[in-house]
Amino acid sequence: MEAGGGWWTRLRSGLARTSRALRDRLQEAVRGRRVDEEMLEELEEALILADIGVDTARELVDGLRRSRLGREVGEEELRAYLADAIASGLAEVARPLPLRAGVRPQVVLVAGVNGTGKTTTVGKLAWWCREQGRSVMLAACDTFRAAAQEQLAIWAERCRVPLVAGAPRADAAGVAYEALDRARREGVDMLLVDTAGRLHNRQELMAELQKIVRVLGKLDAEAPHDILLVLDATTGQNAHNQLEIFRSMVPVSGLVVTKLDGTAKGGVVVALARRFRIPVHFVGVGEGIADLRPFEPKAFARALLDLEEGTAG
Ligand SMILES: Nc1nc2c(ncn2[C@@H]2O[C@H](COP(=O)(O)OP(=O)(O)OP(=O)(O)O)[C@@H](O)[C@H]2O)c(=O)[nH]1
Ligand SMILES: [Mg+2]
Repeated sequence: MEAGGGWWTRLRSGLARTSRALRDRLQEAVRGRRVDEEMLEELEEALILADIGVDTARELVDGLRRSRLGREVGEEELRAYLADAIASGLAEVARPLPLRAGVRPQVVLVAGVNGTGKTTTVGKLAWWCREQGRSVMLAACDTFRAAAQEQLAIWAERCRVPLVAGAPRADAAGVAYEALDRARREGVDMLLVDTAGRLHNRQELMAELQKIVRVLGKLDAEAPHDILLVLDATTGQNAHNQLEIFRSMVPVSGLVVTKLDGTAKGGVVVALARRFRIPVHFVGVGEGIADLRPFEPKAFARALLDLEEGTAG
């Protein structure tokens, strides 16, 4: 559909709220001065306000102190330095969703709290998988919310992939079982499973999520092969709690960070990566079908610092 160049533009404009706020604060701190402790403190604060995390902010500033103390730095030079440092810190976690050769179907379960963008992510992911030449089936295991199946059915139609859904209020694990059974019989490459949004204090929904995982494992001991936790970037630091809680319930294998286009807290990806060292597979920067992309640390960091795509740092 859209070319890569279009994606860079979307990533950049998606992160604009974060990058503008950050850039303004950095500019304020620098203003043609030599690097001194006061400036470093202001820089640290600017980074923390972008939700990059206290530890990362301190490390970045320590690096500046070591290499630049007493020297004049240009604002652009500073942003390039930060982008490079952030990108290398993210390299370890930027791992694409593994497409497992010889596994059919590869079962990808999508979980998260209410409204983070799970269903939309499943839809966009279906499109991405198809672009990778994989056949896809969707399982609508959100039987909790009335309109949820309909919402996923629209995505199925848009991506021209089959959908398995149950009756309203049907047992979610039953739908998952039926979907995997059918996906196996039909030789589908990828089964993407949407689940109901759950708050961690809703014990029964958490138990339901565990049941879905268990029941899938009865048909295929390796399934689900991937459990993606969808985190909404606009929630900032709260994403940390969500990850911790979901991880204690099911083996979360990777993250999708959505709504980077609607937040001044886009730096939270950096903080999550550093703290949990869990792969970030995708980021979402919009509601459109092509607005989900594999996480690329260099592009992300440069967009975060409001720099152009390719220029050398
Ligand atoms: N701007 C923006 N909006 C998004 C993104 N991802 C999802 N949304 C929007 O966020 C809202 C909630 O998305 P859903 O996919 O329904 O979220 P959900 O997690 O499935 O919600 P529940 O099933 O109710 O828990 C919708 O209006 C989506 O269009 C994104 O990356 N950017
Ligand atoms: Mg949903």
